[in-house]
Amino acid sequence: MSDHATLYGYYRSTAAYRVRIALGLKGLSADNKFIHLRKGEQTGPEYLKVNPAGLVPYWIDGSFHLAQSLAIIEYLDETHPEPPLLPGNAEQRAIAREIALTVASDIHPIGNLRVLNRLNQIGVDEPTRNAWSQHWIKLGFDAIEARLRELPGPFALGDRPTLADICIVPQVFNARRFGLDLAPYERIRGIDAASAKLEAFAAAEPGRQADAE
Ligand SMILES: N[C@@H](CCC(=O)N[C@@H](CS)C(=O)NCC(=O)O)C(=O)O
Repeated sequence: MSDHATLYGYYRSTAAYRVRIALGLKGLSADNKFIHLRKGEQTGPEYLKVNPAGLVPYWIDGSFHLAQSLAIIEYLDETHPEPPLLPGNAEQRAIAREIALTVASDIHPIGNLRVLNRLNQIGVDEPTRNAWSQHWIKLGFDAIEARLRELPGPFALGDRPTLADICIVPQVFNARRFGLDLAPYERIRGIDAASAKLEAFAAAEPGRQADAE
């Protein structure tokens, strides 16, 4: 990674939030470029030249360019191994990925802005859209909470944050935005509280980004 890597993001994008946390844990920084998702800049011709998928985050480092937050995070982890974002043994690494993918593949895509915009276009009102988001987050959180209760805290897999926590914390932010009751999720709330004490997580919070509104 050069000194001039660029991260395209948006303060409230939970996928970009994951990458910001990973950069912070690694002690790395990148130039931030902000794509205003609410204004639709992600589908404007200028940004589509950068990322034809019209989504953030996007990573550019010289001629190397990469979409998908988990791919970016694993790339950062491989190129900057300390501190590792995946835990010590194969079983633990697989569980960390299981949790990360439950967030990134099962929860997040169904509540993405373009999905909510599409629901709006076909006449679904805001309370129903919020209930939709809550429903899918709840299903994913139920599964994650059950898994976490088998594992030592305070983080997902013990005493240091991993890829699992990097995915859980932004999803908690999103769950709160959509008014999901987090009372049943003691382990998830514990991870959120433990993470908030770490500067890498605190500095990545949406409210602390330069494009926050
Ligand atoms: N699987 C992708 C998801 C990227 C994604 O959907 N990002 C959202 C923000 S969290 C986005 O750009 N949404 C724009 C839209 O839905 O129009 C990743 O993990 O990077």
